[in-house]
Amino acid sequence: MIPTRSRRRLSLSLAILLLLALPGGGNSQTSGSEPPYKPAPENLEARKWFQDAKFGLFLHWGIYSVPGGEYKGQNVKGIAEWIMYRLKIPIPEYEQFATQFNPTEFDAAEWVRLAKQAGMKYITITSKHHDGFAMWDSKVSDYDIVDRTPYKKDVLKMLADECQKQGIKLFFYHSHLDWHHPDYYPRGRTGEFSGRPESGDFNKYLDYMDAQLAELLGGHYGRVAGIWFDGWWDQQLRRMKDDRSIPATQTQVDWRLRRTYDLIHRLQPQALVGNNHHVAPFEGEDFQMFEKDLPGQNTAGFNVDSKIGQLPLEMCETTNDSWGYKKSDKNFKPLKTLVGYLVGAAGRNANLLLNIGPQPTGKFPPEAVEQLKQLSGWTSKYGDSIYGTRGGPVAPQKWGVTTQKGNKVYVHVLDNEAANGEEITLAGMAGKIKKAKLMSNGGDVKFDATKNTVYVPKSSRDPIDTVVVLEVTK
Ligand code: H79
Repeated sequence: MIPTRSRRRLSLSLAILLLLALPGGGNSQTSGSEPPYKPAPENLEARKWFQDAKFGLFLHWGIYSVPGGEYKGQNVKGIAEWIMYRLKIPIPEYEQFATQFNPTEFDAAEWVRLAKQAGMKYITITSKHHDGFAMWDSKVSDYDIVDRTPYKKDVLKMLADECQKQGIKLFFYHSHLDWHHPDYYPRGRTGEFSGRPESGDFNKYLDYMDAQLAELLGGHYGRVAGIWFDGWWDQQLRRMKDDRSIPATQTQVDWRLRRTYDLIHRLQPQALVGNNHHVAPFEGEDFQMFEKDLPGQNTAGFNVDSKIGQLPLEMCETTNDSWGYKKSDKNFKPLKTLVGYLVGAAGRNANLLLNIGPQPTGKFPPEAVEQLKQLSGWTSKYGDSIYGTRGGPVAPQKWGVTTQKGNKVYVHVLDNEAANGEEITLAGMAGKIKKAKLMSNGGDVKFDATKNTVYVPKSSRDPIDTVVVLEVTK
């Protein structure tokens, strides 16, 4: 007799093997020959939930958090989770950070509570970043938190259980790019300082990646809300060769995206797939993300080739200037900026995924906890103008944005300099104003229904965001 637990394990492994063996349904994003992707009903349902949710917590946590941007007297310029690449640390040296990763103060319940209090409806955490280190107990590699750190615990499992318990959803950020795996070859634009032999079988690497994803989606971590891919751009030919005549979607390797996406959807049909590739969405993706830019903007330089598609949108931003914990980075953004991201995203029909880089101790930086507390104050008061809304009837303006839900339109005045007169005209709004109230205190706001204009005097302005709630005709 096989004990029930091992039997269950066995059948899970068999199911995973079978799923991996199924035909992948076409090859790459470049072949164009795969059948169109038809999202399952659960997936469409999840997309709607996602669009209503509006606000998530992004967490970059890994063994790069140990050096926190500083190693052997050198400081990383920019983002600290890139320390392996930026300081050219070879694999054997980098692996030492794992032996020092011991987050004894990690408390999943506290993380989830802080996120929920801030008004966040989901968490997206790094299962694997570009350094290749698995933050869960992987069975196909020992380069993971359980096998290589003194902590020895599966933090993703602990977090997944807690999210389930407290009723908040969990996504995994998973890097396509890998600076550690020997079969990540041919090398792309990065990862050349790891000290790996100049050989390898890319398909073996992809099999490994799919096997790891199958572990994450196999049921042990419950219902996974989605997978957030990053690193596709490492193999983007246009960028590698710096030649704008090469189509933006062309890569040096076949990433077998569709096969991976289909695997995910077979294991968990509701799981939302997104890929931070900075080009228009590929078949099999369920949402589209924008890094450090609102949809339609390109200030960070990542989104030159992005086009806004029909899928749910998300933009991600940092609370200071790094994604991973960086000791020297004290440039934590004020509430005004963070609310500006959330409202700016909502007004463009997008979610905000706001990042924190937890410390190697397991605690969030105290400054980030303070930011979350301030956000909690704002979302508990103004949440109705965000959650469950869609981008408003007025295109984003210099003064701010609008959101809408049913017959309500929320006017968000974010920039009091740009809205320097009392008069704010809601250009392009089809419905007519019937009522207008200040959201802060329910006080009447003057309006002119014939011009669809509201009058918001300086005395009733809020320095963070003045929200006027309109009731409009259909
Ligand atoms: O996970 C976070 C970052 O680590 C990751 N995405 C967010 C969500 C990220 N990846 N890349 N970047 C951020 C910036 C990439 C810059 C690059 Fe380059 C430009 C990579 C290749 C060209 C500069 C030049 C860095 C390496 C070579």
